[in-house]
Amino acid sequence: MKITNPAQIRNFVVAGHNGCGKTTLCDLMLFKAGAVDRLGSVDAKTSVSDFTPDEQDKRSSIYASFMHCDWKDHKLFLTDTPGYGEFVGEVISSFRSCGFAVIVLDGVDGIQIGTTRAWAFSRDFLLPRMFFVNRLDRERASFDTILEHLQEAYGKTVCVPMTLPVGKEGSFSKVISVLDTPDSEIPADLKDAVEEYRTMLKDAAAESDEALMERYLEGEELTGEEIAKGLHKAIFSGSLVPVFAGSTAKDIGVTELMDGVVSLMPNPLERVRKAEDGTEIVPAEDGPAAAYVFKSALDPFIGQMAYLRVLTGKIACNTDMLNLSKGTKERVGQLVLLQGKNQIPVEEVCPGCIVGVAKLKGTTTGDTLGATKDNHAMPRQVYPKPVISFALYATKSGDEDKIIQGLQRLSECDPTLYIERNDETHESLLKGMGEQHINIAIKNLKATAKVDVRLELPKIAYRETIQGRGEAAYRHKKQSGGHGQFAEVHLRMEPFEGGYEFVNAIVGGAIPKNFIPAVEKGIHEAMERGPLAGCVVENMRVTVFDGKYHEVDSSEMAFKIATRRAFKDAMAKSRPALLEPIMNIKVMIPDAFTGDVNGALNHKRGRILGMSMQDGLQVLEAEVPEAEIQKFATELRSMTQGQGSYEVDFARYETVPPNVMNDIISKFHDDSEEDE
Ligand SMILES: Nc1nc2c(ncn2[C@@H]2O[C@H](COP(=O)(O)OP(=O)(O)OP(=O)(O)O)[C@@H](O)[C@H]2O)c(=O)[nH]1
Ligand SMILES: [Mg+2]
Repeated sequence: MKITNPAQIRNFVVAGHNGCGKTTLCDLMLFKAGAVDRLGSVDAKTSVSDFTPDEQDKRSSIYASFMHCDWKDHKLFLTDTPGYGEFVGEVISSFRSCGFAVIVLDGVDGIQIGTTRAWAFSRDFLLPRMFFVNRLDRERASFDTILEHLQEAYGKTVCVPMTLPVGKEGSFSKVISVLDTPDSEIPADLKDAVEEYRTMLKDAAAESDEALMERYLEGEELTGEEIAKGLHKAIFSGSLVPVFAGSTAKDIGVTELMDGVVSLMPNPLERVRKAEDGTEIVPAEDGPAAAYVFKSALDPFIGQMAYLRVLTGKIACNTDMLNLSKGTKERVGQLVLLQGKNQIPVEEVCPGCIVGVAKLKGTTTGDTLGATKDNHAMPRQVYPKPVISFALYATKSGDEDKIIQGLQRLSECDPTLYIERNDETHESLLKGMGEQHINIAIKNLKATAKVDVRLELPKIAYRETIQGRGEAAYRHKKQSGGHGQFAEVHLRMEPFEGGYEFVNAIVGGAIPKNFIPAVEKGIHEAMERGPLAGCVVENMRVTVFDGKYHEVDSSEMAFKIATRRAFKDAMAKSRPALLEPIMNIKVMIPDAFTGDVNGALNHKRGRILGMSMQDGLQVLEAEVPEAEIQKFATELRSMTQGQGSYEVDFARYETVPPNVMNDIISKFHDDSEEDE
């Protein structure tokens, strides 16, 4: 098989809130197109798209999955995406690889956070969109209400129906096409609506083209072909988002949706993309080929699989290509089209195709493959920062390296999964987009690396400092058997914003020069594990201004010990304080939850910095201590029934209030006693 005609390709991502029926829609499309013999079902665990055991258990998508089918002489490439916000990485790479978005909504719930997110991604990735209002067979479903909400949110003349439902809820029986259904077949109660939307669609079509507009204004009737062309243009520019009605459970409205995909939506040759160096990549059927690696997977059976989106030119199997991002050579062996977990070998692919390639040597997600040096590397995708972290502990000691390596391999395939070492708290951290996301990663780690881990809330990297000046002297003296130990050190400390400074103010050799490095080392050691709570100490100037030594008994070790003790005593006299990391947090929620979230943030010692509306959501910006938001992902989910999301970013260190500080210090001392 070869796929060589990009003009006949429609490559789209199916996105929206969880549970709105995206996967069911994909399964139904495959079945209607004859790509599968049996209709797959999420509920019966036979979905082509949700094929992993985890997805089948949850009856919900976790990973993006890639499918294809033929429809009316066109090849459709479908990418089904998970609706849960925690799997946003999968959604982002899918938007990156597709040509337009089918945004699915629930006929009862309408616009939800997943809808808003899909709308925003379509805008960011410059993808034309269409809406599919699904599940209209349910009780209380109302196409009119949802349409009204869409028009309010995204524009009255932007969201225009292409189909309208006949009947409601349980008696929803079919859809009619606004443009194509003959007047005689339009039910009486829909006649006015059809009239209104026909005019809106014709207006939209005419507005997309000046010549058409002129004729239209002069009262000429536009031909069906002209309208279709005009609508296509309007959709491509984003001024029109066609709305389709349906029910995937009852197979209503999906034929019309698929026809719309073919007749209204762009083919891959229409989209010009920008390479990393700014060069415009105009897709062509021929000429040197280029493809972007938008995702990789680690499959227990076949190893590493890279997913490519062909941007321009044709790629045949068994071809030598260049990895333009890394400047290396790469051999592309067998090419496969994906049908969920099934792989169908294909000899040649063209722009718009999504294709899997196994066993690439040195190519990873984000790289661009090109046929020649004259092709251009595409920009790498940027992914959101993690919002949740856990400290990793091996259940079986000795497994630590295996755990880190296993997770590193997983994070190569999942750009929203991060492994980090925190040198201050001496913990290995696993960071991700939410608890479910982390749990899935751990499950995959156990399956691929055969290790067991325990997750704990990470220690907070508090720091210690002083807010005043203080002095202390310490004499270390021991007489044990042979020659003894002797050193006396006098230290002064004061706040110093620059971080740390050491001053040697010894005069007259009270401490001989050769012991000064030992004093400095003693200070360093003391600063690595501060006296308050064992944290790193910072922001102070330490001056050694006096001391005593003994010809025979003084040693480097003695001076280090004396310094450490003097440091501890001086710190106690210099108004010591704990500093804690403060995070900037940006919470996105439907307006109805603003009061609750605001209250929760205040309760967490948060400072609200501002509120604004963005994409129909309330955006709350605040500063909150890191210690208070370690479980925020879970709290926000239950507070907003999964309708909230947030981003966090380190802002700065700030002094911990005294009551909180006392708790931290006593907890530290209790824990250290337990350890002893
Ligand atoms: N009544 C009704 N139920 C539907 C319809 N379409 C899907 N469902 C059901 O809704 C549930 C969720 O469907 P999915 O296709 O898994 O939804 P999804 O959007 O893929 O969900 P995520 O993968 O979690 O984002 C399943 O139980 C489906 O059987 C529909 O048109 N009407
Ligand atoms: Mg799904």
